[in-house]
Amino acid sequence: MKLKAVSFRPDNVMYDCLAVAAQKSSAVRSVVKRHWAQAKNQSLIDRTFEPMDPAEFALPSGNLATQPQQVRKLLKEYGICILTDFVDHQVALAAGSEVTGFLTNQGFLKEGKVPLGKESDRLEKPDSGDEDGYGWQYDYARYDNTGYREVQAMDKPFINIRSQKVGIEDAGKIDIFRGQKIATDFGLDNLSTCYEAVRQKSVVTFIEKLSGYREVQANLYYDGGVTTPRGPHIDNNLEQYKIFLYLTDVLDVENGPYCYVPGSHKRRDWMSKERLLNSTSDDYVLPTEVSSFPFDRYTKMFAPAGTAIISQQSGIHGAWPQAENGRRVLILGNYN
Ligand SMILES: O=C(O)CCC(=O)C(=O)O
Ligand SMILES: [Fe+2]
Repeated sequence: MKLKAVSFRPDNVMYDCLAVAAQKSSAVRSVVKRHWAQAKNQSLIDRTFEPMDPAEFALPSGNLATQPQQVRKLLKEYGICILTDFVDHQVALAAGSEVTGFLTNQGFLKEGKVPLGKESDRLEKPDSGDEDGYGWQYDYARYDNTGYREVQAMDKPFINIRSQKVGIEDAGKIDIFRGQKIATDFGLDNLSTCYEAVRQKSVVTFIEKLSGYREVQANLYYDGGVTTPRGPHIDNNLEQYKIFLYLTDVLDVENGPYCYVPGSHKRRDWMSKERLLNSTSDDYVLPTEVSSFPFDRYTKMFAPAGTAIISQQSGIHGAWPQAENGRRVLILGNYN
């Protein structure tokens, strides 16, 4: 029999067969890996992480100055510490109202939330702008607009309105960079007082010594009806801390408490399995997401306005989904 001279190339056929086999086996391998990682993580979660009573890692704020070793001990053990009465309740509430008033007056809020939905429901505003005293953008594409680092490097306050579309991650959240300058420039005196508390030398020095990272800036979060927050995640593996100061009462699930998994900062084994799940997922998933972590294992940080929370961001955390009418305002101190 005569071989077809041109189209038949035994080496090509061989290659194609091998390629199919290789592809198959890598698909099989990835399914097997996923199952293995899922099973491992589930048993780890079952054995390791139970929701706690936050009272177990709460202390009066004064202890930060008088008994810093107690605060350090809690942070080492649980990755989180609640400081009660960090700022007077009424002052914190007034600061929260100032933030809501400012965002309403500047035309970012309607009835306390960013209008979500169709393009036609949007406020009469272009996608971004530069005002006297601050810049802003509707960041509904989140990663397509002015990038996080660029925004972080600006001098001006900057208002980043997270996605306006229903169902998109963090839709309804407003992230304000350099809110302290807004407080000064727009005469929001209670907000200034709260910023001074978060950025006072003793607090900054305490956290800097703990982590070795420098205080960079403090943002403001305004959450109005964030029903689809980002899920459980870690910020990174760097043992960095953040400090959160509530400016509204967060006493029920409707208002979307900050959530944490105490002790998860010490357990790196679950994260390697989770990274495997993320990297073999069909859609792109950030390597820092902990999507397989069940919500019901979160410990919810219910606390009145004026409470501060210090947490290590390599532990599993996230926000609880708010109700449509849920509200939460907080100051967020960053160290990196
Ligand atoms: O909004 C929240 O409660 C979570 C915030 C968060 O994940 C963070 O600031 O790293
Ligand atoms: Fe985070």
